[in-house]
Amino acid sequence: MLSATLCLAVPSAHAEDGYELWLRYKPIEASRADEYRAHTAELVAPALTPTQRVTREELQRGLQGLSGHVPRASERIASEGAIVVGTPASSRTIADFRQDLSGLGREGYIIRGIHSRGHAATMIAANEDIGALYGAFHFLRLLQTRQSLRDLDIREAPKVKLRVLDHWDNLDRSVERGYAGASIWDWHKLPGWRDPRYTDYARANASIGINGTVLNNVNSNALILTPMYLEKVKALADVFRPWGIRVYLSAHFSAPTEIGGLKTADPLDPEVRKWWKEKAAEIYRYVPDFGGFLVKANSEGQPGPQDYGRTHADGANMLADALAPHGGVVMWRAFVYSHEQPDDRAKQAYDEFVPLDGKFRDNVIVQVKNGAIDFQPREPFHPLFGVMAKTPLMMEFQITKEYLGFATHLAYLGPLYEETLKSDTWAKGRGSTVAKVIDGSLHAHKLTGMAGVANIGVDRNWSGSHFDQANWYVFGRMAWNPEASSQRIANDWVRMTFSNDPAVVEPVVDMMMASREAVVDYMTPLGLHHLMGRGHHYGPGPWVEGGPRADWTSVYYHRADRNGIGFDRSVTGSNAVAQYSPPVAAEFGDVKRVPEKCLLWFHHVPWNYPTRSGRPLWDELVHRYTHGVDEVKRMRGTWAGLEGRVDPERFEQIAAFLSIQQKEAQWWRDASIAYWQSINGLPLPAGYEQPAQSLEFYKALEFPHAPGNG
Ligand code: BDP
Repeated sequence: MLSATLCLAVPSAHAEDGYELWLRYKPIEASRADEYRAHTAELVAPALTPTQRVTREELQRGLQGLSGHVPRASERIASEGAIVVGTPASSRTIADFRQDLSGLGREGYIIRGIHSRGHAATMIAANEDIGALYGAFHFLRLLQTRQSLRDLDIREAPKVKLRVLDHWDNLDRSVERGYAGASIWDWHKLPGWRDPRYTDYARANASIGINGTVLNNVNSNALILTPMYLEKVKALADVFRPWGIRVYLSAHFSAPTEIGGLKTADPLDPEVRKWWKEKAAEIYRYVPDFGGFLVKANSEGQPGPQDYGRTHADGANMLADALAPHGGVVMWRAFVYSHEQPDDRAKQAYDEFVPLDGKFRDNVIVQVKNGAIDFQPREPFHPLFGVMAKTPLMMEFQITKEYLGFATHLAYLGPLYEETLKSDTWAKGRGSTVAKVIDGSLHAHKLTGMAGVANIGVDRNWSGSHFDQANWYVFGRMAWNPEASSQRIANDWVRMTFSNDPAVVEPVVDMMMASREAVVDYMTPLGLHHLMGRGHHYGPGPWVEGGPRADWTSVYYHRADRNGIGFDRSVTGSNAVAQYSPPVAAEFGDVKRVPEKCLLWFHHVPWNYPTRSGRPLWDELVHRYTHGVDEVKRMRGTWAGLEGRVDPERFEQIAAFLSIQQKEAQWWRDASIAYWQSINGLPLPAGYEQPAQSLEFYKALEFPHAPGNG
């Protein structure tokens, strides 16, 4: 009892600045501490390899923090309540369970209550060290979320192979679409100085199963492939390796001309092919387990194979051939839309990629954004999912909230990810979900992946806000299991990050689960999209028109006039719906059947179109905008009620951010309504407030230094 009291009395060593993320390991209540201690009396965990060492250290750190005692380290089980960690190669006890580990692959694990040498113990067993590390993090999560440790029988293996963060970080440490400060990669001081933060980054990722990181922006700089930078890349790879994290680089397609002295980057040119082969071999001399390249080609001004009259497959295959001898992969992005193409931008990736199905090498995976436009608050699933049966497709989600309020708006993205992954493509009949495309089961692909555009920077709390940490967290968990429930994950995250007190967990999970829908409502209700301020994407800009290209304007997407609003993508319009399987096309293409949340994505309808609530469209829009703002008010109220249950540092910052969010939600509502009224000339429905300012006021606002805009 004495030690329990003591451990509760240990003061927090430093302010609650969020640095520890969900790995806080704060002391548990005395009532549970004894139970947990009884199950963690002894630690039998070899530490002969770097991964084994970090596994043991993590368990020691976690158990000491949580239950206030460091378990005895022993070579073999000697008393009740041991934790036995390892692989058949590292542990005799675990070798007896070799059979049970079959089918778990390199990264899977078992956590099971066993009896060994006459004692009850808990086994964390895997085929390889990395699986045991993942198992250790899972075990700690059980304590962090106050689960029982009795009769454990957990069997886990990732459903997706490449679980990758994409950093849009530039070599000058600016971060494209980054809202959490400068890049955490201190290129100038690398390789000499390895910031301890790199280790904490790797720990955090490993704790949620992320096993890869693309260090540099997709709008890339060829310099990253020069020896000076490869030394720095090597230093990072060395730090990450024990945590099971491989390094990848974004490759600039024209690198052979920029840093190689060649006259062309034509993927069929023998000199170019030779250059990439040698470059790949050189990279592997620095980083023997280098993961491969991510490529943005012929998109938004980036060079690519089409500059030489070649296809995306020609370009991807050339790089794939260079990487293949070393085991690397190419993640080739499908985010393409052309300058010349007058067709609906939503159709262009499909049009370019479907004809190439079956033409990519085995070590190429095509990376597709969740929707066909660009990480909007809501998009229907991308039509490429399901149709490229012969090509592995990986998901690209955005974790950083470029279009969902940057760092200050609370928008938990779990429900967005889940909505996309659960969408049914009908590619092989009912149940052909996007999740099944991504985990490879629908078309029997072994190479599978999910990428998240990172929201990480040097801010003390990593992500720019405390709640944005949850988006990093849920991305990792859903990459591990694309069929996981975002609500359950939110529950774990809240317990690990804030508190296990039900009076905190329930309201905070509720806030999180409703938050993204609130953003959809106050920014882009009913299927509206791409209406943000030009360039920086901060705040409303439904009036944005003109400029270099139509599909970078808002008017292109909303098509509002006196008579109606919405992008007709049905058969009477761009017919983008035809890119979906027939049952999906029939649903999306029929204004009566389309899910209302996507109404204006697929249809142009009159302002008085009767919506399902019974309200005419205009009234429904005003209602939704207002409801979005009301939801933010409600979140503020909920949060205010938690004062005293959350530490003051984090409580205050979150409260302040929610008040910023409320102001900005109101701004979105008011500016949008004022703009639509200037087009449709309609009065507001009864009982709704007029916009606070004139349309001219909103249009005149400028934000030349909004973050993340390159
Ligand atoms: C858009 C971003 C832009 C990125 C581009 C991409 O606005 O900064 O470069 O996507 O994904 O969302 O390549």
